[in-house]
Amino acid sequence: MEALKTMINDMFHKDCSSCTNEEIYTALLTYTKEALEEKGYHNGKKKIYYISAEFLIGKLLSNNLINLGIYDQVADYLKENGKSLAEIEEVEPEPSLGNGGLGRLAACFLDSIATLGLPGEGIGLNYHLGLFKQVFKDRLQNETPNPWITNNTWLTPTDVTYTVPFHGFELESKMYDIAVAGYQNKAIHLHLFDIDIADESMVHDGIAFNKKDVLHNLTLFLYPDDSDDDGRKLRIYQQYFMVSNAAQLILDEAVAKGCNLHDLADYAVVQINDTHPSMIIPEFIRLLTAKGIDFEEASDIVAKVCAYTNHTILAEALEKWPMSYLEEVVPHLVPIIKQLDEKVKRKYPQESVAIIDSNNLVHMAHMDIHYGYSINGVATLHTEILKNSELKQFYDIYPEKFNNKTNGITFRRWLMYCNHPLTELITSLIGDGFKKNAFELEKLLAYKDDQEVLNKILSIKTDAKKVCKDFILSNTGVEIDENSIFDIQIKRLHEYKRQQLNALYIIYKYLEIKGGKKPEKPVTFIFGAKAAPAYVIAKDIIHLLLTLQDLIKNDPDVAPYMKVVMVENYNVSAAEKLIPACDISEQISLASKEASGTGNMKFMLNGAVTLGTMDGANVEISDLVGEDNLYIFGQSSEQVIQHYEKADYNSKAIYEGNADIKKYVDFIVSDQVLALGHEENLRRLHNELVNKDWFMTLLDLEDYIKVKNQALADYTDREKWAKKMLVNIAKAGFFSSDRTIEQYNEDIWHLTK
Ligand code: 26Y
Repeated sequence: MEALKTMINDMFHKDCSSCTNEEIYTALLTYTKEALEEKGYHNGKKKIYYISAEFLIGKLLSNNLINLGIYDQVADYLKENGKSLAEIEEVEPEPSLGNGGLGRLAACFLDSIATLGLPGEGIGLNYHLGLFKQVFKDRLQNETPNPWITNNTWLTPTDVTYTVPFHGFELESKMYDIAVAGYQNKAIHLHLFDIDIADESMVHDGIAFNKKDVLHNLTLFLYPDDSDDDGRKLRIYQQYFMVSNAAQLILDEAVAKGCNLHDLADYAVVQINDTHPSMIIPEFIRLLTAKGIDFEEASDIVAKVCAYTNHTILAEALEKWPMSYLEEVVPHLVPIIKQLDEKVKRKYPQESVAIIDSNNLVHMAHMDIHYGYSINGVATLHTEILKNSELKQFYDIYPEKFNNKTNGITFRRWLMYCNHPLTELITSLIGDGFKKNAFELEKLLAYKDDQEVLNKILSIKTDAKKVCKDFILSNTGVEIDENSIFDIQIKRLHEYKRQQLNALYIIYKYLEIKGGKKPEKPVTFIFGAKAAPAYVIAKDIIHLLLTLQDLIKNDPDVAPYMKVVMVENYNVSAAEKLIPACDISEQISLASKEASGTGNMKFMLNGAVTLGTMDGANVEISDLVGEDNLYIFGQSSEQVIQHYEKADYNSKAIYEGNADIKKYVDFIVSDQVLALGHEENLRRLHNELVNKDWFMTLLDLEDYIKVKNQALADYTDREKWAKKMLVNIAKAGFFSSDRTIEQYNEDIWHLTK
């Protein structure tokens, strides 16, 4: 640590022990950045370019220290000087470059690409104010800007700049880099494109701004409000800016390595994440044809370079842009898209696979499938649903393009960093081979009946709950009981994820306790979720949860037995505190709707037991741990798909036909709840559940209550529960993103290490 000591001295002319946390953070940032540069970057003839609108990377300091192999040394050195690395971490702002699963997956993938030694880069945008910051006011979600770029930043400006043409004007870009360290390996780059003239001062009243002023607003926000035409066009401006920069960079890098453009596929593979980067296909063709390659060949070249990942089957996420928008924003792509569409129509005249449909909507996913060479889903069930229903018409044409890549998570952040005590216990039992080969976690099964090990697992959980309790107190002001059962649902707020189903269980439980039935063990129901600013019902669900939180807290009959707490501004840093502390992991989406989920994997790795539907990667978790080690409820994906096909789901009939269900749903608009909450929000939500319930909450409610009660009852047999925890940890190895990335490379990318 001599070098760090010298650096601190040179920068601040004093000892570590007399520096502020801010000063030490600044020194550590510089120190770590230099260490990363010294290690160098993976390179090779062919590279993977992982293009994504989101990279939810989380704070970087500790993760970098772990991957550089100096975390313990630095932590010890600071401790010797009376400082705490955990407190210094608090100085670092969390980059606000993502929203949910897709963005966090991209971050885990960069970690694994670097760790496995694959030449690769992430490409995205440098949103100054990121996704909004969530603030609760009057039990409602408010949105404010989330500025995260300070003077001390991991972003390194580069000299790379491109000209990006739009209708009537051009924008000069500037590329910023963030180094992503591999675990005990070299680093790779995350390239974030920006404009110099972005103007944060135009934002007012929360997150409102002039959407027409693209010259100055382009890189302010991730997912700016798209509830009007200007908002939707701004999304196209952003997407095109991202992919035009990406395409120019990729071609430049390839040419510098000797590519003659005809052989681009020997130099580059582009992974398109959902449809946000899909315009890279026509953009590549535009650039290649400008360099003299004819259109036919250009489209063949691109089809050997681009691969598409589908992360969701919700209709609203499969982007379809009106041709008129593209004409207005990127007219130079329009003739290319039309030609691509004509080529398709000559061979496959059916409307269902057209790029441009009869309403003049451009189906971005369709373009990816026709002009990419690989289409993958993100969990076995999800890929099967793509092949057999959502994208069946494409699977019939191109069966060889479809493949599955079940998602994964990086164990560096989601075990080694966020749960030191558990990492140490595992290492003491099975050595540290699991850090490089996660499948070795299975060796833990040998300790399934070892009382001492089981007790240690339980006590690590209790300690994590104490840490989490402090976090929740500082985040929400609510004091929770570390001896209660922690039941946690943290994810974006969406009706398909069914936070409202959890809320109805809470109402059931509240009424039961009011009726005199006290639970054996108190329960704390913890939520964290942001709702899209224009998603009215999602915000109503947040309102219900916050209202229930206060109703229960203020009711002395009930408060000793249950608590509800909703964490404000849920983000990666909050997840790192919550996940190690979780007993019951809520993964309760309507079967067929959650493509994979990745929180479910993080929870099991940290010894939580899943309560979930047979959806997404839950199905694979269930196969791995066996039915004794998780709790499954609800209708199957086949049953749900049938209901949609027959359009026979009728929530009103369930509501009217089941007095208990009616009682729980009506409680939302009871006098007690209305006394605290807002009538408009609560009535709208009540009406939605009774008359629409598009995601079939009421259909699964009875089974959910039954199975959740079973889980809570089983929890009291501590030894049995500890065994379930151990099996979950031991079987989590499959969900390492190292495994996922190996599979991407084997089947899609074909890179040499
Ligand atoms: C543009 C807009 C409509 C849009 C914005 C964000 C569309 C999609 C998204 C994000 C999607 C997303 O995060 N999907 C999640 O991807 C994870 C990683 O594959 C999955 O685990 C998770 O199930 C899926 O919801």
